[in-house]
Amino acid sequence: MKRALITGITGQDGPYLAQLLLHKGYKVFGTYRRVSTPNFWRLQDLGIVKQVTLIPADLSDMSSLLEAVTISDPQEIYNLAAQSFVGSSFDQPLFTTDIDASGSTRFLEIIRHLKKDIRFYQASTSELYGASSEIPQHEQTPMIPNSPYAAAKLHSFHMCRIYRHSYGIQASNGILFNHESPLRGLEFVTRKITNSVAKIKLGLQKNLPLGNLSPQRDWGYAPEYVKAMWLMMQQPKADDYIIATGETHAVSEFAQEAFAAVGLNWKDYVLSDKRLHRPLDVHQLCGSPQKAETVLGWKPKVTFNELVKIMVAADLKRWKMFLDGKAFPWDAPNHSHEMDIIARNVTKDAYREAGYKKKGLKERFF
Ligand code: NAP
Ligand code: G4F
Repeated sequence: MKRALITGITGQDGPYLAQLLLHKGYKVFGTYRRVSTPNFWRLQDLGIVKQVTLIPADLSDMSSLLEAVTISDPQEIYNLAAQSFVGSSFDQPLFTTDIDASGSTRFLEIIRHLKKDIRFYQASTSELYGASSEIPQHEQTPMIPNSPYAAAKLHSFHMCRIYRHSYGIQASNGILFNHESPLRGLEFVTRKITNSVAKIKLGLQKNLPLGNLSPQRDWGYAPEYVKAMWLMMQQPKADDYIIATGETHAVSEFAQEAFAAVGLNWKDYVLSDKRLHRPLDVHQLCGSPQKAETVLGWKPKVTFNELVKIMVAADLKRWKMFLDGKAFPWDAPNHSHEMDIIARNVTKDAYREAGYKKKGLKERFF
């Protein structure tokens, strides 16, 4: 029986990948962080929490990673764990660097010393292309990161390449463009929109404050993207692949489609909130999945419109269950994100009252 170790199994992609590997007959191990409130709702939502073996580990803690690899003794490691929110990387650049850059190097070192034939998947990202003006982006497009998150991920991207060429380690980079699902975190714009659309439709929310509406993203469906991760790991030689749809849409289009899915006009509800703008954003991402199609035989099927509808329908179902008084194993009701604007205002005022004068530091949100 093949054994796989998935870091970040409590996030969006981890449970979908675990589900796929379980179907393929793998013994699946996943790392989780000790947090004050357990965070297994996604694994529960897919009904697989009892089928995976959970190991406590943190990417900042080398000994816990060594322990996780020793316990799981995997043929394949999927390194999905990350501080994955671009906005937060501006607020926590050093933490982001430690996890997203050094974290993967810790694994590469473990593999180098312990067992060179472990295959390693690194969750690279379209954010690497950042300020690049080439459309569509392909594997040879220059990488110009536009955030601390992307810079840290670029480090990991290169470390995989370097360990591949220096030590023959089978490390592959999946350069995944944005992929979404009902399991997406509420802080990301797509799920923020679909969750709010559902609440607005049911009379539980009045409006939706958003930041920059013009950035364009190449949005795909997460369950399809995890299949590409697995396909990369089955190749005889490690390599780097873009996984994308080849289509790009503005944030405003996503909002328009999501409100339209419940018969509402987005312009009646979306508010512009400058505090939600980033210090530096990525204007347009659109990937060419050509190489993945040719080499891996991978092709996306779910369209942009279908993706929006899947997400809106899932959030509507959840909030209807909530109104019916049913228990729910998901994140919707009290996620801190819902309090973001309020909390941030309070913080801002509190800092002012405390005589905190230095502008630009605590007043920059997002
Ligand atoms: P996600 O939902 O944010 O999940 C991130 C996972 O990493 C969570 O399980 C989280 O644990 C874990 N984690 C965070 N910090 C950690 C630490 N210090 N030690 C151990 N685990 C830690 O992200 P995702 O959407 O599933 O994405 C998976 C990976 O693909 C990430 O590396 C992301 O950067 C990358 N990526 C994502 C996309 C996308 O569109 N989704 C596109 C390209 C690349 P907690 O649950 O405890 O927070
Ligand atoms: O949904 P986002 O936060 O995703 P972003 O920054 O594209 O990052 C995601 O995809 C990357 C792959 O390209 C991953 F590597 C990364 O881990 C993550 O999964 O923001 C998308 C766009 C941005 O331009 C942002 O400025 O939406 C814009 N936006 C406008 N209003 C907003 C909002 N983003 C968020 N999160 N919240 C808003 O209110």
